[in-house]
Amino acid sequence: MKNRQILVTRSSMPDFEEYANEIREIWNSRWLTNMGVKHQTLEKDLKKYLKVSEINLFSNGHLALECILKAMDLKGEVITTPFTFASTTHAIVRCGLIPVFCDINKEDYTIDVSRIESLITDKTCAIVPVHVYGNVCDVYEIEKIAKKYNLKVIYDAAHTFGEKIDGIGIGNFGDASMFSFHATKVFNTIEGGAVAYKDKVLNRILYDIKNFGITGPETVEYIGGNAKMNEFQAAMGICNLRHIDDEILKRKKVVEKYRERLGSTNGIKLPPLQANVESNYAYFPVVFDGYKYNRDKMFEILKENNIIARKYFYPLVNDFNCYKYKYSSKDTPVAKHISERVLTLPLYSDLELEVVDNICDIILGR
Ligand code: T4K
Repeated sequence: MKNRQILVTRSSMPDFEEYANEIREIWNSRWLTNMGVKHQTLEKDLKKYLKVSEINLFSNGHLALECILKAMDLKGEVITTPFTFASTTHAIVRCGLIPVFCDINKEDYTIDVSRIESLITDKTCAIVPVHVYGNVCDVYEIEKIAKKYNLKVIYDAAHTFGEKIDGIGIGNFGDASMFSFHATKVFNTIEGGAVAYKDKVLNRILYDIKNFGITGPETVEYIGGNAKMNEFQAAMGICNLRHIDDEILKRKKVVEKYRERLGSTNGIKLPPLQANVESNYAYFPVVFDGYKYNRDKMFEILKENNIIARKYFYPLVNDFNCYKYKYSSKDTPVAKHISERVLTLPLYSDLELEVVDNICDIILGR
């Protein structure tokens, strides 16, 4: 096993024949992109699977987030967290908005809702909370605050494909939710993403914004860009969606194994179990806090054994070179604490349980 490298994740793919069959029509029609048949089919299939009323597909999750922020015509400050992938903050800034960092809570690492109100000013226009690792935010409290101050809520739901809160599809909360369909995600379209929302007015705007703002054969209404999902991506999505429930079930087994082996070890904190949430088992972040090895040492020990875990999410966004002139991780102490101690362990549907056992043996020093 030492000879085989185990990476933090591994893309889920259909059988080659299944994909080849799916793309045959594309070969015949020569319609490769610009919202073709596969794009339309995937949109319809996803609406049903995610139990949302409206959805728009994009070339990736990052541009999906940028497009929905643009479509809402927001101006001013946006409250968000620094404990996330670079994309969340970059999307806000690239849309001309000002991120205001709120700390996370130490239970599930999502936005600390008790701190949001103190960050609201007369310039605040929206909250962009992150359902980080698939742990869901306190959507009910966020909704209350947003209503009280008339703020938009756009969830970064990149990690929460297919999850449900109290039986409701996660894409139904807030004004919009962005999903990532990157190769490393529970559900992938190679690269890809989507925005789910309720307001039908956004349908046309999002559709146009991702296609250069073109609204008709001779009219261009918005300063849009190019964020279209192509037909090969959509075909991969159609195939992967057929197997998604099975994929999630296999991930669940891997997670159960990790929990069984690492669950009762002092100094090792496992991800929370959220009782009202139907999980997709996207990531398995472990916090080493007071364990015999610190996070960095654990990372090295695993690496020596050819296990490549990842420090998602370290460094914090407010410590990035491009942001630290203006922000400081000292203002988000919980995020800083977790970010310095967390390690995301390998997790994917066909990770053998014997390998999980082996990883746990290494962590436990056996
Ligand atoms: N918001 C949040 C909270 C996000 O986490 C992300 C993306 C976004 C927004 C933006 O969504 P997208 O625009 O990406 O749709 C990876 C992913 O590229 C990124 O999508 C993801 N978050 C982030 C958490 O992880 P890296 O730089 O760590 O990827 P990389 O290339 O090191 O890959 C990690 C592992 O995945 C590899 O060791 C092996 C495996 N892998 C990778 C690729 C590229 C595969 O099995 N197949 C592959 O094709 O960012």
